[in-house]
Amino acid sequence: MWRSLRPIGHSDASGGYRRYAWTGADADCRLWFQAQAEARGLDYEVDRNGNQWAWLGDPARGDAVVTGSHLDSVPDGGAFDGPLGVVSSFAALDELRARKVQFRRPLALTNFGDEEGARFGLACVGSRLAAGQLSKEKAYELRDAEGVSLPQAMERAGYDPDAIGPDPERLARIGAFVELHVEQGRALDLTGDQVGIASAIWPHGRWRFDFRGEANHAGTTRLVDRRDPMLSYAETVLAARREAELAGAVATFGKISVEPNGVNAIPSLVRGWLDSRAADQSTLDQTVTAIEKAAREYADRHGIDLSVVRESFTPVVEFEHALRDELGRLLGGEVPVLGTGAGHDAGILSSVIPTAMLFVRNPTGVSHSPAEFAAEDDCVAGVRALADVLEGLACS
Ligand code: HGY
Ligand code: MN
Ligand code: MN
Repeated sequence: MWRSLRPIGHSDASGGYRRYAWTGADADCRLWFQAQAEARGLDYEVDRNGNQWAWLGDPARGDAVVTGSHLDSVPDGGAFDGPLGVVSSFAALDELRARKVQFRRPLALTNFGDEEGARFGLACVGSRLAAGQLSKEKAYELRDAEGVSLPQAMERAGYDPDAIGPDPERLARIGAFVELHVEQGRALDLTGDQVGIASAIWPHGRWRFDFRGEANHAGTTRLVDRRDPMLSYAETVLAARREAELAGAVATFGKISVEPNGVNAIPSLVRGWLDSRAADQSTLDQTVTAIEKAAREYADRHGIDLSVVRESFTPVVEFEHALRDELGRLLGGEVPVLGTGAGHDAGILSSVIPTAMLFVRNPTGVSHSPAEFAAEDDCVAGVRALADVLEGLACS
């Protein structure tokens, strides 16, 4: 199963994945999910927001146990972030069938669309729409780098954008959602465990900084006559690191766009995207406020016009204690419980249904990179743990 998914959206140039929402690679991932579902005799469907579901049992009975993750990637992301959870869901079902368990609750496996927000800039679009955390109007405002809107992209991929919106009836049928995910850190490697349970997700967000200056000739314009936005951007990146270190937060400028982006032209506009996260809301607020203040002071001193727009935000998630502890019991009580700075669909859905997460050891902790890795025996341990959890929740 893993090998059949591996080539989809793979870039030979980078060794990473380019599986962006509503692109051809995304369509191929979706076909893969549907084929895996139908090969197991599951009832396959796509919801109004494009999320894929594979049901065992009648959803209308309610109190379903659902497991899954996402198949889309960040630019040149790794093979495991998202796909490990989806592949493990199908493998755990295979394991449960081998155990000849009797399901007493409906079970569903899912692929949530556009979790990474790589194309339209907003994380967890599929689950946010379903949970009512993203309005249809706001979703219609999303544009990719070429100016293609989310609804246009959905339509070109054969989906009806008019249908998107909250899906309370569907979510009301879910009693518990469990997402297995490769760990994006080294906590399990340090404790020597193959599997962990999530306690919380840090609050995190994405802010777009637009620095507007004055385009001019790189060779003939005196330094004193320049209004070069690149300097304000550079100063802001350094301020972000300083402020994050001071506050014990993290801050990253990983994406930039420059207009006109010519080697011999002083830019008119530099756009930088800040990703910042912290263990609590007040630290995050303090960090981002300080970064913006430093950016504005420098920009003002150099005649640069600055605008800052928050494009994505996820408040702190504390996974429901009862379900978290139930997973611990089902896994024998020895499994470490750990927080994460990475966002997930399980975090978004936790606002409307009980959700939990299982992490699988990542020996290097590296993620959002082609170097992301998890050892096969750790992945198998993850499948067994997910099967134990699903059996405990849906079968006994
Ligand atoms: O950015 C995140 O934390 C997640 O990978 N979308
Ligand atoms: Mn990710
Ligand atoms: Mn992920």
